[in-house]
Amino acid sequence: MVLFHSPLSPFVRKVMLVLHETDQLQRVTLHPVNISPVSGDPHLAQDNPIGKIPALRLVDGTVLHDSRVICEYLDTQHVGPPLIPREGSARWRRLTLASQVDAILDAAVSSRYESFLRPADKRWDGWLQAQAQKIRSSLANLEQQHLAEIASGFDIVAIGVACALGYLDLRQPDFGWREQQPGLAAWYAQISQRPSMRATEPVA
Ligand SMILES: N[C@@H](CCC(=O)N[C@@H](CS)C(=O)NCC(=O)O)C(=O)O
Repeated sequence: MVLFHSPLSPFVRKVMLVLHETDQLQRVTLHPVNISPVSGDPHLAQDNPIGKIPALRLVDGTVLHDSRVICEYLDTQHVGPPLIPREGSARWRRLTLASQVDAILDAAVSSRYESFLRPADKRWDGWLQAQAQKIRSSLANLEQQHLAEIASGFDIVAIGVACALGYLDLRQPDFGWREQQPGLAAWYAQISQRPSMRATEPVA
């Protein structure tokens, strides 16, 4: 399989963590791409018309995107404990939390584009502040309502939270999430030592 990849994309990191944690890394060749919303990659665009990463080309040529679909597919391809519950209320609860975590990634990636890509005279501080507020309220909810669940195993939700916190450290090192969420900070310090986390750590 071929994974369209960038080491700095938190959505790609989710997929890489699933590959590591389910021992499927050897099944995938990485195809490096360097893209932004205003500069695409022609090879990627042939496989994913929306031009985003991650995208995964299977052996039969089928292309899967986005990261949620790819993670779910990979989770059906190994024999260990599933990272996403297969059925029942646990499945919908985990998928909803995973979606909340993806929304943190969306807000953080959008903020990066706004503050780095957009011409300085067109930047909108109010919009950036609104994205930051989405991230803050979502992290507060994870800390207050879901910390025990997140800490109970390195499943699809925990993987997403790890990617979100790692991406904040990379792109917004002054965001200050550790002061606001000491429980998540302690959990993150611990899981950052996992071999999968160390192997996928983004370095700007
Ligand atoms: N919902 C998508 C989001 C993927 C995404 O936004 N990827 C960014 C890189 S972190 C991207 O490809 N940006 C290029 C673009 O927006 O055109 C997923 O879960 O895979």
